[in-house]
Amino acid sequence: MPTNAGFEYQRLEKEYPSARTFLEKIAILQKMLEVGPKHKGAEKLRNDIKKKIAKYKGLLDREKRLSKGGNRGGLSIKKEGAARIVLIGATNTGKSTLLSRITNAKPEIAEYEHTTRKPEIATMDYHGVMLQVIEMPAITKDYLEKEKGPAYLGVVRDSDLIVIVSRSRDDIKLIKEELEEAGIPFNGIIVNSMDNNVKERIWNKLGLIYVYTKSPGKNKDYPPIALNKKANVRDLALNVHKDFVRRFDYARVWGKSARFSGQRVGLNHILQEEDVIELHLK
Ligand SMILES: Nc1nc2c(ncn2[C@@H]2O[C@H](COP(=O)(O)OP(=O)(O)O)[C@@H](O)[C@H]2O)c(=O)[nH]1
Ligand SMILES: [Mg+2]
Repeated sequence: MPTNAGFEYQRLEKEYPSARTFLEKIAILQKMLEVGPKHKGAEKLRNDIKKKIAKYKGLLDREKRLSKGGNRGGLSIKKEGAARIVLIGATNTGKSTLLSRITNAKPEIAEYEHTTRKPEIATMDYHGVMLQVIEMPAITKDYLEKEKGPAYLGVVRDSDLIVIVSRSRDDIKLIKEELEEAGIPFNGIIVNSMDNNVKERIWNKLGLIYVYTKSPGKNKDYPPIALNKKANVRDLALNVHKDFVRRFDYARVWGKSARFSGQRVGLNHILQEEDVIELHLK
């Protein structure tokens, strides 16, 4: 064993729970085998690690296979809009109810279980910014072992925000356990289908702002443009046209970030939600 291997092993053990993907998990487990104890007494430990590696390799294969075929429940879902939000939860927790409240979709809402059998893709309009919202089929215990589990969890992993729709503590616990098992960190929000301000909570958690552009002498353009919080005029210019940073002369800003209406600013000026920006080019 190389020197410091004990420390290295402990470090890997600590790192392991934060591995996001099956690949990352496999990589860490393999390193653990490399640097971990190799004496007779450690045989069980090594076998456990090998079993885990085999399991995640199997799951990785299945996720790959399932996400290829276009005919397998629409799993290669194209990202649309400024962000992708997934609604997940146990069965009958109000996911479809919430989807119909915050998007244009008219999903089937029913008292019996597992009504939504494949991802239901919809669009949420937030002050003119379009966001993709996907209702996922109910997550059940040991979901990774279920036929579609790995592929559906792949869609969840690939999202910008996870919204757990819940009616009880028990179903939150189940969902969090299943996410953890799949190596998907939960950094989202937990809502009830009848909560009032879900759209605002989603938007705030995404960490986005929306701003308007305008041309001189005209009203502001619609729809607005979504940017990351703390975005500056350069980020906006890049978003509008890739040439606009090179051709940039100055901008005028109205709104919260401006010290006064129509303040003249440069590329590094930080924007705020609902600002109106006029880009002047050379
Ligand atoms: N008590 C209660 N019932 C709800 C709530 N949200 C939805 N429901 C009802 O629960 C059933 C399942 O709702 P649905 O939205 O289809 O749940 P999904 O399976 O998670 O998509 C329907 O009869 C809804 O009217 C809630 O927050 N509280
Ligand atoms: Mg449903």
